[in-house]
Amino acid sequence: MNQPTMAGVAQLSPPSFVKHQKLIAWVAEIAALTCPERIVWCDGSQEEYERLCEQMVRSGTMKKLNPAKRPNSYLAHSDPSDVARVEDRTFICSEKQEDAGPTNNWMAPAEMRSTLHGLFAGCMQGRTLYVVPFSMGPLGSPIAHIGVELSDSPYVVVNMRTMTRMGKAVYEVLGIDGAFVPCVHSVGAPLAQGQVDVAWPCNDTKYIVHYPETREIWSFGSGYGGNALLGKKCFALRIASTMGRDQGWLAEHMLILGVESPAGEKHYVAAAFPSACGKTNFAMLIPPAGLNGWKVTTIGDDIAWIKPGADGRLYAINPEAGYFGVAPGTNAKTNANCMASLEHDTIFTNVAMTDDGDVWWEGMTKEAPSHLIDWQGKYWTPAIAAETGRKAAHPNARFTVSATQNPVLDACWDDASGVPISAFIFGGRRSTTVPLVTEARDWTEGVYMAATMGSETTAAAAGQQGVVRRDPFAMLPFMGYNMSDYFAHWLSLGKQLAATGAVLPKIFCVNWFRTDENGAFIWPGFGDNMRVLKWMIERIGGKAQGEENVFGITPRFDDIEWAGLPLAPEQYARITSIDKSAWQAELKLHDELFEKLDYHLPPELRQAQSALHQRLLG
Ligand code: TSX
Ligand code: MN
Repeated sequence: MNQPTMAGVAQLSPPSFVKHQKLIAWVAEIAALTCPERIVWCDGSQEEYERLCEQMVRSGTMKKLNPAKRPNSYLAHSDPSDVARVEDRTFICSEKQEDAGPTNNWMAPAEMRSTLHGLFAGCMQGRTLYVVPFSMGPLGSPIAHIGVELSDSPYVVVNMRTMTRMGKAVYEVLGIDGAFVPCVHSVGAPLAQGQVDVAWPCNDTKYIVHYPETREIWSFGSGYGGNALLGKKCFALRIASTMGRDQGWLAEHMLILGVESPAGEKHYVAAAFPSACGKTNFAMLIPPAGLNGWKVTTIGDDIAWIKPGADGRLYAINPEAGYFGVAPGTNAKTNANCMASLEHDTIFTNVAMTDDGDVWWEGMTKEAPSHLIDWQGKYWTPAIAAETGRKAAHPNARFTVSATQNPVLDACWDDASGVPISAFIFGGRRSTTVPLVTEARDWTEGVYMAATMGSETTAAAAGQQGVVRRDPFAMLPFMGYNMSDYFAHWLSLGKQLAATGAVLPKIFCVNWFRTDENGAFIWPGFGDNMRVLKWMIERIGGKAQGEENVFGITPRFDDIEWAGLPLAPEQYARITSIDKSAWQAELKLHDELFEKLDYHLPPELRQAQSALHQRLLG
């Protein structure tokens, strides 16, 4: 059965650089279950990447973009039904339901295993099983962990190569018996003898399944993003959060950025925002004229793994190696560094294609091109859009690009030791109530702010617009265990660090999205958020002042640097004011959350709430 082991040739036996018997046995076991036509052990080389991309161009999965416009770049159009994460099909299968908690879908592991066994049996017939070894985090870093994804999707392979440290070097780290998280993925579309494949195979039945106790991931039926690139949300957040609970560290839905002052003082901050708040934009922020000499650099734009160091400080890595970001809304004004990153060697998914073989999406330019091929492969014009409301790009269209293409990539982004975190920022999209920036007076108040954070729904999300959805720590869709236990984990980690005598990171709450009576944004946001970052850095350094209020500490008008921005003190007051009656109503909404999470909810959070309530009355 074994075929020659020339590079790129299908093979059933592992290449000589794979010496991990348990891995080899597991691959054989999954192959016996799923019945692929062949097995390919990926080496992560550029040659392999290009070969798979060319193969997908031939099969119709991707189009090659015009090399004169967008060198080495591709456009994939997914099936119209397979365009986003499927939260209602995502399961945490812990032995006890209470360990998944009230915010997760749960099924008993034995029951789920039998369901999945049925679905995966023979599901790779006629396809190739790719063995994709990857490191989440710098290779060999003590903060990093390894996974191996078995997938029948070449689209997954090329995206995983960009999004993780993928390939041969991972086997060296794994050695003969290293630990890895096994990840099994299938698009769930077996091919009968002679059956012609479709451009984007997938299955209407979808399961995104996590077994936190055995640290396994199984994904069926989708080829898209967070459903299929299992290193990202499935491993780096859901499984890693449970590893962090058990091992004393944090896996967070956070960007990490470096801020350097004109004096050369450098701090790293990690920030959590729900979707549609501009996380990637914040991670690549360009300081405004007026704050000359301040620099922002990127460690990561989506996920942070954070472990306590021997000195009692928290050290963070970006477990990812690329950005899988939302394209619509990205332009030279909102994120020039991102646009520069996307100039070449990028995979686009579900954006539109221009007549000259380049890409376009809503918000890329002020005016749309006069005609396009839209994300569903249909002819599109601005007139058709005006008439039918059809978008050229899907609102969740994505780019996949290597972090190394980011012009402001931090020099330490690949450091095995990680970077020390000086502050955590938690933000949401709120048109009222929550001030521009508030500093928590202590760790517990900060955890309270993070636990109760919320965001108003935008038009893109399902359901009503403008309703506040609680999204604790921006982790609601990504929590691998009981949310209340997670709050307790944060509180206990704070206590543990404080006991070493170390200075804890400061915790801030921000809101860029307060509006006036006409619904217009008051705060300019984007680069001007640097003014808020500067105040935070100076608070960390003990140089800036603020004013205590019921919620925490807020900068007064004169505590912010205004050079280059004519914002009137009255406008500033409107985005920093605390409306006591609005906060009374807000606390009632916090109650709703706490009732839902009552089981195991740390008493410290109820205490923080009643202290806040007392201050409102006082
Ligand atoms: O990303 C955003 N950030 C963070 C940037 C570092 N966005 C985009 C959110 C959707 C993904 C923002 N939108 C931000 C922001 O700070 N603020 C706003 C609201 C806003 C929008 C437009 C303007 C001002 C504020 N001004 C003009 O359009 C001219
Ligand atoms: Mn995210």
